[in-house]
Amino acid sequence: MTQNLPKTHYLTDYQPPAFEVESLFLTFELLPNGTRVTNRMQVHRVKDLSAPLVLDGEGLELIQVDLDGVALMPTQYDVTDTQLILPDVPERFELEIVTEIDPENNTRLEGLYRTSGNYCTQCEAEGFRRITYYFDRPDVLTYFTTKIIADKQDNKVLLSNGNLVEVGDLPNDRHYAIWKDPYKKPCYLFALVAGNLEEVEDTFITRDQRQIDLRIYVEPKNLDKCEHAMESLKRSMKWDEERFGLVYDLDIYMIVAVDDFNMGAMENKGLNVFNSKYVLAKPETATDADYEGIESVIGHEYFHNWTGNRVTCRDWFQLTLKEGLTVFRDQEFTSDMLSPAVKRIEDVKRLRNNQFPEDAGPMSHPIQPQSYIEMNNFYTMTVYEKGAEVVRLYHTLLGEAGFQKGMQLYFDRFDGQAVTVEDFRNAMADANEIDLAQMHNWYTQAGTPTLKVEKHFDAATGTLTLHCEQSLKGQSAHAPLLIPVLFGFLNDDGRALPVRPGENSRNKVFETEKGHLLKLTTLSETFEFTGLSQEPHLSLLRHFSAPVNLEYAASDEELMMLASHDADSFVRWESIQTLALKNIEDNVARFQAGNGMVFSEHYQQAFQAVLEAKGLDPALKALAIGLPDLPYVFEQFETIDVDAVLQAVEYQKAQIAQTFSGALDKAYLAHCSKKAYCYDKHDMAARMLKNQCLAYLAYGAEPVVRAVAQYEQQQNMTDVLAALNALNHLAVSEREACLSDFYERWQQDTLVMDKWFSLQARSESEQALQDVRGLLEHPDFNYRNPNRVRSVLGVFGRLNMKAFHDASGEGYALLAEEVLKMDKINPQVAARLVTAFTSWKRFKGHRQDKMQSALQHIAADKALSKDVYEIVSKSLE
Ligand code: 0A1
Ligand code: ZN
Repeated sequence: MTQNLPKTHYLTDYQPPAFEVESLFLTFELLPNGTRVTNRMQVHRVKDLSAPLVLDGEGLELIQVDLDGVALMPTQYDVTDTQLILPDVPERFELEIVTEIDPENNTRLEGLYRTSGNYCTQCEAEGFRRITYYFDRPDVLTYFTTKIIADKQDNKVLLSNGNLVEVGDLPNDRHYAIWKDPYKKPCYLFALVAGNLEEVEDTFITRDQRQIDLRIYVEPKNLDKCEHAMESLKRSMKWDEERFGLVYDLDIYMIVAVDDFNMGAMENKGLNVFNSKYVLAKPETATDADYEGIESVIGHEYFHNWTGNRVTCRDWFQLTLKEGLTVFRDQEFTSDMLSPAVKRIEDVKRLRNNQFPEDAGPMSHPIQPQSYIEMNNFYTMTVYEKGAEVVRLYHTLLGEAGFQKGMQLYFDRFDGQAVTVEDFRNAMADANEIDLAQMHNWYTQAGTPTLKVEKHFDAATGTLTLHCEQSLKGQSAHAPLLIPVLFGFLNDDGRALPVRPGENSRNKVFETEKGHLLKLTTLSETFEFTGLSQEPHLSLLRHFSAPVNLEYAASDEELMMLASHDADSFVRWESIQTLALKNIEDNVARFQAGNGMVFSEHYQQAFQAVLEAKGLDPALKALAIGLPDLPYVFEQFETIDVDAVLQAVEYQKAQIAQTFSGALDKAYLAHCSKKAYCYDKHDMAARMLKNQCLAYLAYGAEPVVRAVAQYEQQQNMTDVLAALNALNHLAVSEREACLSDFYERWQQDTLVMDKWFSLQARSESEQALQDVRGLLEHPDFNYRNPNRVRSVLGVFGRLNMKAFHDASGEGYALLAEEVLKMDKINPQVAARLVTAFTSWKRFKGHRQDKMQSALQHIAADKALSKDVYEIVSKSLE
């Protein structure tokens, strides 16, 4: 472990800042190994007259400090590894600090770094302190002006936030640019980019008729891959005006795509920096999922301009204020652009596959964490995705109009400020004149709640009683959550039955724009419904109206009926998924007892009905016939028996392929098309169904025929990759041939090569472990490029359940060594990789021991970063 135990930060320790920064003038003299940063700020004290001035700073070489124009002697300040302290400063003063940094050797990719010969920055959460000494906290907002000086040859483009106010030439072939941001901002939103980038230009006319310049900057070789990103940006701007009434506020909006980036993208004011994965696309290189990802991330960063930048977070414990809300907004955007039904199911899958396991492990935290060691570890599925689900609860409770009223009040009250999740809740409550205090409990309690529903029908009186109980695993005394449950009643034919709340339930059951809504507010509650001539079937948690695990004992017959007839597409999908899950669980038990497996008749009937259903969106068909993903299957078990689960899932796929080969082949052929690629929901739906069928056919009798043919057609990357995926688990020469053809074609394209690496890293073939070792030695593997590292090691630990959990323990040993190696290069990326081990206690027997040993091996490193330290130490507790 690290020598000194890293410090834990607590929400309860929050203190408002003692100083205010009136303005900040930054000058950068860019050089790859010695960039000089001069930081001149006007500061005044706002409280605590005796407090020293404490500035954050890490990895900086301090050159000079001037206070009100006078150079300070080193005895007049203290410099530590993390701070610059001036014990004695006046009420109001100007401070100028000169530091030097080394962008070329900044492999952490926090602060100012170089990527493909260009300069770029990443300041969220606490990267600005690696650029200069400053108040690196989100509640210190100021006006930034940035002067960039650099050699002209290598840096044609000089960019920062706000508006360009001055450019000019300097001696020795240098030039400069001055950017001024008219909006106050915290330093995490600062950005600088310089280098020889090319731009794609367009414009957007706002609804108040202002013309905004839109620019996407990329490396010259990528100029032909920006069209989709630009169209996505324009759609985002229009959508935010139409749905939220929010208009862009600067005259220019710039996006820069870089290959080396720790996350997806960053919403710096007026100058977003993007992982190139979320910008670059053309049909030959990007899949439908890539296109959709680009549209959604472009939207996400753009929407941050209001939810994040104009109104920001008081401290990092409030991260979900901007992230949960902005994810909710980007989900709604994608939903409006494509299919709402498909998007909802995709989001639920994402939550269940990633956030539910996180919330069931040692890193479980509420959407508003109460403490952290390294803030970067809290950019999690919980803060983002569960946070978005919590925002969705407001939307479900208040309706679109009520929610928008709340948003309006939120901006009226807090524009230009750094605020808290309570401020958001109060705006929602006050605008709608309702009490939402109970929503607080969603912010402070970790874990996925279980909602247990039991029904009782009294035929004599025509009364239905629903008994609901909510619980949080391992938390006996948890505070009750406000859980909105959208629901409906159906007869045997799937037709809707009337919903008439009884006397005791009138104030708890509502009609909303999304349908009947039951509002659960206590730990245990009974709802009554009257006037029913027959016992209804229940359609519960329509639209997945709350992020809970629903426990309701529906019979197979009921699930089959819902899968075919329910009015809600989420419930239809969920019902067939439940049938699949029951079949898999049953087979796991059979395998453990040494018995043969069975293929559920009811599942087969539901599968066939959905595959052959007339008029059903092919995308919904594809999702319905797909099996639950492995992480979610694992979640169903208290103790995970990897061998049994893998066998049961394998069996299920083989049975599907065998039983339905004719129907799958027919559906495959019916959805093939020669049409040129188009990012269009109908075309995407057809490709999705076709490729789901192809994936199953690969488990059947003639696995390679269709896949090879599809690969050879080279129609678009969606189909090419689907063909490779189908071949990927087979020990056939066609797999190798297609993979090497793919390599030859795309060797020069970094993002496409990531797909080549990740295909092999997630292969279920017997030699996958050996292949992963080979990939790490491959000349195109690069530890300094996070996408490449994730495409091999991230994919291996997260998605290759077979090889990672290899009974020998070699998969664990391999990842542990790589985590240690990565930690020295890029701790943020290393910390993400190590999460593959966090659920070790859930695994059976020898695997548990071996995973624990791997964690202990990592923990024994004396120079561990606090990023990795936090996750490893919490996992071993
Ligand atoms: N705020 C960005 C995500 C982001 C977070 C942290 C980063 O570095 C540690 C980088 C980007 C977003 O939500 O898009
Ligand atoms: Zn975000």
